[in-house]
Amino acid sequence: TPLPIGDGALLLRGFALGVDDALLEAVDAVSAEAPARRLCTPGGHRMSVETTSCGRWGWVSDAAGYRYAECDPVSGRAWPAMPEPLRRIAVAAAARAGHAHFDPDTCLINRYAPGARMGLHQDRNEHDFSQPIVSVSLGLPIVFQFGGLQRSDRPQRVPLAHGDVLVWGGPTRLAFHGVLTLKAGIHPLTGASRINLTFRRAR
Ligand code: MD5
Ligand code: FE
Repeated sequence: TPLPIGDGALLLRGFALGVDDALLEAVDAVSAEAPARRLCTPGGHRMSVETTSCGRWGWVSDAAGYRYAECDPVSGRAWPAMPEPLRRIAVAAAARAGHAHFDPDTCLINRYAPGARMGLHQDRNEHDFSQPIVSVSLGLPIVFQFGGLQRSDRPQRVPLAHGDVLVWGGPTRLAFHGVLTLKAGIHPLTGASRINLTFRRAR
């Protein structure tokens, strides 16, 4: 049963459980063509998560800023196409949350090893904030921080487990969010890591 955790934010616990193997196989295929790497922030820090993308656009960060790019800066080639199992779970989760026509053109793949985290931020690189964002958690559990529209709003802590899917739409599309430091552990399907898939309409 979908759990509303904010205005326009819906948590679908276990929604991806039946397709977890297919999703992880697709992540491996994408990573073989476009290996996950630690990006540098415009401020000159290396992110603790390892990142790659698939679909028409890929999210990148370097000294010049955060943006979507049509080519992987490591290979100079287009990003791998979005595998169908990935697209299907994103479209199904969005539909379940009331977004009937979600057509993602990018999937950001974030790999967290123990010690990795993501500080509070907003997702603002997309052109149309009325489009939802779908986030799929695989592997080790983590604590998600779900804040408000101001950085100073105290975030709620939401534990996320393997197979959980979140859909962000409406006002919470621009909420500050992040994840706490990943704790060490071993998951039967992902080993010592958490993988997050974030589906967006970039353009
Ligand atoms: C993650 N990734 O768990 C998260 C999942 C990122 C990122 O934040 O930018 O790579 S996406 C969670 C999200 C997206 C858009 C809005 C909100 C949360 N929100 O309103 O809380 O690796
Ligand atoms: Fe984000």
